[in-house]
Amino acid sequence: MSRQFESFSKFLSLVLRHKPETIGLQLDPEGWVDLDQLIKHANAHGTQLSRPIVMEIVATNEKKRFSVTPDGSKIRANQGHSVQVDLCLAPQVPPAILFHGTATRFLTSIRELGLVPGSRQHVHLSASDATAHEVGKRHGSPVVLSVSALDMHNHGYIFYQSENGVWLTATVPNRYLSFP
Ligand code: HQG
Repeated sequence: MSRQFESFSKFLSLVLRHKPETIGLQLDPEGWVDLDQLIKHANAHGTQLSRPIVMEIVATNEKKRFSVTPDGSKIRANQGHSVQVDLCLAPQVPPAILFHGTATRFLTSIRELGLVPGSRQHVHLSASDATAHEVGKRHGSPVVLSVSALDMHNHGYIFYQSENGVWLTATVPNRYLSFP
């Protein structure tokens, strides 16, 4: 992705996951906004987006962070929200083990409290160790924890999978975590 596109993608994440009010927008209850309105408000606030640029980002984003409705009228982020939205995902049966990438500096707290969602709506889990490693690197010296996801499911915890494959759940109590 070009540097310019990366900065537009970050802008879209900010607006569609965290702070729609920075450009005077509101997400609907399921996280969607009108795409023409988004472009208009972005331009009015100094970010020169256009429909072709947005469509290119949606199509080429390496993590498929955004979805556009089939008629091209609305856009939303696929996961990662701190704003309360209902993505209307159906509960899924997870694989036996999922992975969570974090930084070593968080381990003492995670051993005590388990995984908590922090500012986001969900704890994010990865199907692969390698992806979790990349997620953990964002926060410092990375470490990957294993999550006994199927045991959690069997004990009544609910799992979802976002449009872009990230596994989501409310919290992970420490008894379901394995530390390396
Ligand atoms: C940690 C990216 C202390 C947690 C990624 C993480 C992901 C605790 C940090 C998505 C804790 C929160 C989300 C506890 C959890 N004590 N620290 N009890 N429980 N933590 O960024 O999972 O590029 O909100 O381990 O690929 O890192 O944005 O969550 O280190 O899918 O599309 O608190 O963001 O996607 O950090 O990343 P984050 P995350 P995008």
